Amino acid sequence: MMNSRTTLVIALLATLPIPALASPRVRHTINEGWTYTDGTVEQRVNLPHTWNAGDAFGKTKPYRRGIGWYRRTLSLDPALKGKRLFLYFEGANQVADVYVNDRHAGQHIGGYTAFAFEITDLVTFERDAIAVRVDNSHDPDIPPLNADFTFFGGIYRDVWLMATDPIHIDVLDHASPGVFITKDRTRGTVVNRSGRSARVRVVHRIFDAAGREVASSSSALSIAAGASARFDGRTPAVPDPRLWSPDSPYLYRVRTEVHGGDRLLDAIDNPLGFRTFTADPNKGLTLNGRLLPLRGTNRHQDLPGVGTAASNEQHRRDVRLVKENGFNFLRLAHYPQDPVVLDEADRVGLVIWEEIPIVNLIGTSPAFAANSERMLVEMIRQHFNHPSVFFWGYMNEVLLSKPNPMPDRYYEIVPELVRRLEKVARAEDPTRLTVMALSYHEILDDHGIASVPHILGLNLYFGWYYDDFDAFGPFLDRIHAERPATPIIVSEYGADSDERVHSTEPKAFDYSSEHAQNYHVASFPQLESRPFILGTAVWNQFDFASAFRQNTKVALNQKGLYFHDRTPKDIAFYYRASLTGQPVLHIASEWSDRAGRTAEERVQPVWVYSNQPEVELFVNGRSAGVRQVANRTARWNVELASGANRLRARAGSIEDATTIRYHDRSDGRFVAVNAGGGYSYVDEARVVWDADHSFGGGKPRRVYRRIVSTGHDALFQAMREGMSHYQFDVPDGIYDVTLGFAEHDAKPGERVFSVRINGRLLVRDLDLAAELGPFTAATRSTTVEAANGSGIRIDFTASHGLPSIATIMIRP
Ligand code: GCB
Repeated sequence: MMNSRTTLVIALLATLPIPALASPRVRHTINEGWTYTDGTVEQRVNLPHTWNAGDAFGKTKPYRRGIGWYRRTLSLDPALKGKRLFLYFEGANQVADVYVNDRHAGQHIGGYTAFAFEITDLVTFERDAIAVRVDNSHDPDIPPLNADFTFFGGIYRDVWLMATDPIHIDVLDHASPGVFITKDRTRGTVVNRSGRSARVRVVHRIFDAAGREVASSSSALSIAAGASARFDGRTPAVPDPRLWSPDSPYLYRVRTEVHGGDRLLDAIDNPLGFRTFTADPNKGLTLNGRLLPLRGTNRHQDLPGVGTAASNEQHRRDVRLVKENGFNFLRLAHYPQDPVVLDEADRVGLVIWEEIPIVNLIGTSPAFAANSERMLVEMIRQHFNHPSVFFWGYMNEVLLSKPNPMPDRYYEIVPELVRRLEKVARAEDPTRLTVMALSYHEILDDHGIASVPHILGLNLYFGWYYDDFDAFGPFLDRIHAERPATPIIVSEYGADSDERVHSTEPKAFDYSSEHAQNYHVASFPQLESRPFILGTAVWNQFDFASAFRQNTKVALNQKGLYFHDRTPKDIAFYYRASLTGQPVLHIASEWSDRAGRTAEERVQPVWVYSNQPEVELFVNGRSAGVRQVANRTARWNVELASGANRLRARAGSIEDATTIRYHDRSDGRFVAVNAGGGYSYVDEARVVWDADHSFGGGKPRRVYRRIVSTGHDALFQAMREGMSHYQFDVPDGIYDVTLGFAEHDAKPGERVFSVRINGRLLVRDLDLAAELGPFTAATRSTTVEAANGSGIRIDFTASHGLPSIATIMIRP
């Protein structure tokens, strides 16, 4: 029963316009003025910070996984005396020990969820010393054990100081808001550290997006001294609520207040969105009574320059880029992300799948299971109130790797952990659906785990890691037939690409932009045409850091629709054309430089993405013809003039334009060869390195290893091996010739060869393995004369093993 006085206060409050956050609770960031040391030098830093922003992309040694110390002093406002004080960390990777004035405030395990420690009894109010020891070493008890992303160390999200009244909404419940709201129930905990028993009133007030109060409730709570008390009641009924959906992400705000007599003791705000959804194995997702196929993408949290220590603005921009590309769904793979990511998803309207970082395999220790379970509870409680979250995930491809040594009963312990986490997720949050992602081979031999969660996520790479594009849809049909009761999300599909690599005969693992485009253009229609698929998510929205990867860019997974720096790749426009309501017209422009010698080579492909019915392309002002757009794509072969070609596409009143340069090599005086590559490579000086033709035999070879001493890994990862010679029919004259080499696999002494150009020795007994070691680029230049019409001939003779070459450049 409310007493009349409280009723009056509440009635008064209800008529006042509500300021954004009129709370007695003090909460501000303390990101500035820290020092950081790795044990050698100390530097001043602001948070967020990671010590791996640079070395995660190094080529010669692994990024540092170890201990870092962060320190700062806190000059607490004397007005906070008598309040309860907390430090709140949004995230530190991966074990954090917090000390105040050399006393341990607490330890947190796990790099992707928030944590809070109370420091009231540790502070003196006289320049209190905060020290945080962060450790990102491998730990067999902490997920992730290994994964295709970099485990940047540091306090890489915001840190907050919080001060509350002794009577306050719980802060220490897994660093959650302490209030858990669904459209039906609102529950939470109030803590009483006042030293006396207390009777408080808990008030929930719901405001619409315009800030008008539309519902409220109030209840009394008695709390013994030093204890806490739970409240749990019906969420105040909002008459005729507006619904939340990706198209119309209408948000209410719930203010929870704790009143003691006429004093407001604490207040916090949480988002509230009204939506109902169900998942059907045949029809897909129904949101608010209407079918809604989820079309989405995945996101990792790192950016160039800063690593994972991204600003809130960078996080928010990422979410908006996903939305702007037409998606309505985002999987936060493979870990809980910054609070502003969830906040922005609520606002712009993206359905979220969030998951904890159990990836590739599990640890079998009790500590691993306990840490996993706690991470899951932290994620769910911390992000419970976000209407954007529909799915909680707890494992990704957990059968992919085998532990070494293989523990006894491993394939029993994995399903045990699956069932344990499933149970926890359902108990924590009966309003969401659970999900796990498995890959192609895992789903065929799943040890019974695929049917445990509500929804099955499939990570499938037909036409990349295996098989070809067309096998994608039929495989989904097969899994659907085998598991008719399981709703399926295609949680990953994608292909790597590099804007410098191009091909007219693209294939998997050449890293060409064209293969990635073909991949998506062929894959997406197979997903769209299968309504039983609840949702789809491209892997990945952005290229992202993955330290072990040695593709064409160092330590990056290059499957983004956008580059690491957040500029869109051409293929992003295919999805934009497919999914946005806006008119889209885009000429693929990554392949900005082409080269050729013959008239046939002047005829070059031009690809356009559009959602308009037909497009006309103009090359240097002349129409190259009108094409009907099919599957958001129109393609031409056009004849290019030497030098810059102006390309313009027109569809109705919309236009796009770009420039493609044609490097005419018909006079044979300039040669740039990507030996053994089978693809063309455009460097930053716009030199087009052409795929070679076999002149003197030999075999093309390619490795996927980072190449030291060059930024052009793709050029030196490919080589031709075992050829006798190259012959270039250049006109008579004087030429600079530069040859490039890199050893891939031979040991010192195993590959020793000499190179002669027009009979003159350029290199004698080159033994790159002995001289430079493996995977290191080397070039050798000289000047030669071509005379009597005999051009330039490069001869290779080996005394041990086979000769090899990576690049050849000839210029007058
Ligand atoms: C997967 C994994 C993801 C990888 C991706 C890839 O299936 O779930 O973590 O990054 O494949 O690119 O190989």
